[in-house]
Amino acid sequence: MTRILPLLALAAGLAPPAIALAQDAAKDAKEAPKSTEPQTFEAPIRNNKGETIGELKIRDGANTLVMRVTVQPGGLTPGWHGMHFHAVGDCSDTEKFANSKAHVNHDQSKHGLLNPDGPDEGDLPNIFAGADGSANAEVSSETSLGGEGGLKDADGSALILHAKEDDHTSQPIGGAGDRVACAVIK
Ligand SMILES: [Cu+2]
Repeated sequence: MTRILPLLALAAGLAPPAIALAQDAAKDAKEAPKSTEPQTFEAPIRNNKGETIGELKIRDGANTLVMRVTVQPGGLTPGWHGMHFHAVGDCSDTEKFANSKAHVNHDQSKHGLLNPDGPDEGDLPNIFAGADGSANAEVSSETSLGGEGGLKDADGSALILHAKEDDHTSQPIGGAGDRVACAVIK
């Protein structure tokens, strides 16, 4: 100990008591947010007729948001569907869901999880609906629920499911086509 401690002190340029303090501070900074319970949010997912076809459940932790999307049988056409966070929490125009505007995107990034100039903040993996039209998915995103520019900002945001799959590269929405389902996040 008599040898090791002075060596550590030298390496850090600090006396032993100061090292202990610095370690405590680093520990606090690292662990404090993790003791906070994740922020949660739930909302129904509605189709172009305004019918509820499923549910969106979000848990937002200190560093990552985890979202579960559940669609009941008959809710979607079988196959892959693009899924994004759109900028405005408005699903009232059920025919097209155009009120939800474009993707959440505060820094003019290009669309696409596979785009070298992307992704934008609204980009998410595709969701797969089975032969019966039901789907279950859990995905993560670095876009947060709260805070400035978060999903629950002044005008909220919307989870949109598209008619076709997102190729994760082409502009503006990866060829995902029409908006077939929407959930308000506010
Ligand atoms: Cu979209």
